[in-house]
Amino acid sequence: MFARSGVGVSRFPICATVTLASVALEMPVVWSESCLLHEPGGEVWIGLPDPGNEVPARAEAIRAALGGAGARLVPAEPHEDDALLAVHDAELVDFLRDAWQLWRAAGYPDDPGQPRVVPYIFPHRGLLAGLEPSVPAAMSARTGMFAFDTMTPIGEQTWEAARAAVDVALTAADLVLDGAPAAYACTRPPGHHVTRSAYGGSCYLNSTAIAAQYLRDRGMTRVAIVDVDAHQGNGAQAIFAGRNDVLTGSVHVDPRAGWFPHFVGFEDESDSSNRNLPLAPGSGDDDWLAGVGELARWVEDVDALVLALGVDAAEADPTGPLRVTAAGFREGGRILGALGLPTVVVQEGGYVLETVGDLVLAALTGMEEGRVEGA
Ligand code: SP5
Ligand code: ZN
Repeated sequence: MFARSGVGVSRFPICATVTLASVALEMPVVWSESCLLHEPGGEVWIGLPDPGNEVPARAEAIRAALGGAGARLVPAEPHEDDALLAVHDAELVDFLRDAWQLWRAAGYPDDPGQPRVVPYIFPHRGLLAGLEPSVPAAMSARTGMFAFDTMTPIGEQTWEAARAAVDVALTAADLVLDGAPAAYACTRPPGHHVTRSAYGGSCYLNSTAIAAQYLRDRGMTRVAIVDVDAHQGNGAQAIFAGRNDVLTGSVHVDPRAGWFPHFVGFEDESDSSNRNLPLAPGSGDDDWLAGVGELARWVEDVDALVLALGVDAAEADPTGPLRVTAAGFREGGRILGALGLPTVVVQEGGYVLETVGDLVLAALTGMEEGRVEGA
């Protein structure tokens, strides 16, 4: 079912060796229209409205590029909430599900005229000074119990989109559990910054972490998450901390140089279940690929891989200062594909609408090349 039909068949023996890039992408691409429903409507950065760049057109651009490469689109199947609750606190899940209705019921869309759920006060350690915070009566304050930034607004259909992204990731995991060598989840909004109890960084539910735990619960004994998004995968690091059945590795721009997630993501957090490989701003293909290679060697013995595929390490991306090229993403894909592990690829960041689809295609094409070469 997942064979690359026609390639290597004796009728056209020469075509098979000419170029893999001209061959249809083999891995299924899981898709849900509902992922388009989340409209952040901009974000709040240092108190100012910012247009933001985590927009629905990202997913459409990726779908167009992969469809143009002949990929097979698979609609997402609904999955039970158990999978979310294996990774996130019920309080966070309940909050995200109900937040917009509660916000509307509190009247904020009319007075003062804010149609999206945005926090303004946070239960900071220093504010509490050792006291247990009580649950605030005001919804705008309660939001600060769950959101760790002001850049991740919740609109009317945010929950539906974030929940659909989980279904996309879990459908891709099902395909891999059923024997596909790899499957790509075209998720949006992204998820890799979400911890057990808090959301932020344009992320609401951690689809990547949920997929990894789902693979564990269905017989994969050891799973690794390799996160190549430009920003550190703090969510999975926190969720799976101290667990040697789910390794978490991330190569990303050094938070110490002033980049999100700022407070975490440093090399010295590495231990037997986590590896952080921060890169200096301006790092390009060579440094980034060295990091990808190091993570690949670290995880080579696991039973399955979840690749958190952000392509915002690209040179032109406005959200980070790394300078990875399309050829770099393709080579990174090759390195990871050569591991020959059952692999669920989950989309994270990547914000240049003109190139995001081609960068994802480059990474996935590289994975298929690497799998063939590594076999
Ligand atoms: C999933 C993902 O890639 N999340 C990235 C979150 C990083 N967002 C940081 C935004 C920093 C503020 N942007 C300033 C815009 C100035 N116009
Ligand atoms: Zn990112």
